[in-house]
Amino acid sequence: MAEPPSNSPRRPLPDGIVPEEVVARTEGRWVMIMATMLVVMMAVIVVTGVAGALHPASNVEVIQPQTLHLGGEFVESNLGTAIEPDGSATVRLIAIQYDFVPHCALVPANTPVKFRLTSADVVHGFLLPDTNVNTMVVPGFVAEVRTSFAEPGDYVMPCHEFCGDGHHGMWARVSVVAKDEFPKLGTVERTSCAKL
Ligand SMILES: [Cu+2]
Repeated sequence: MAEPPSNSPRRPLPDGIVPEEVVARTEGRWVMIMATMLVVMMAVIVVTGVAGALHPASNVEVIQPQTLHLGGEFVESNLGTAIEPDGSATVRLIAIQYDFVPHCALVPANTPVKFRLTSADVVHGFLLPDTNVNTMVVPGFVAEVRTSFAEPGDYVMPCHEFCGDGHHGMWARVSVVAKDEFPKLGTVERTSCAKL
């Protein structure tokens, strides 16, 4: 019996070679799987963005990280919690390898609280669990997050942006005290939680 010519499309494939139609079918399935994954991920982004009312930052404030200690809003004497004329609280913190300054901030409960943070060196993160406070702290920019705390309590958080060898030891504490107790506390207690 004569052998088929060597250029015949029906010639038997050598061992280990997958037929073209099987390759095409498999690739088609993988394209569908990838397309489905992309659609699902885009849907997750849109749904969580809309349902959680997530917005990009609405303002950009720049600052010189090299001169924070020389003057301006983030000079050392201005750090910690300040009560504004309207009764709200503003907490100013500097993130620096590997700590937050001040390390602990006291804030009153049931009061609008505005956190303002900046970094003196590299990118850090600031997050208070179970609240809406979650921001990156980027050198050269001021990060601002507004929240309020219904109950007194302690919030401990590690820096959540990897910032170097000592990142794992970098954390801050925010201590929420009853609204009527806060005015009784002195400046040192407010900025260090020293007597709690
Ligand atoms: Cu860090």
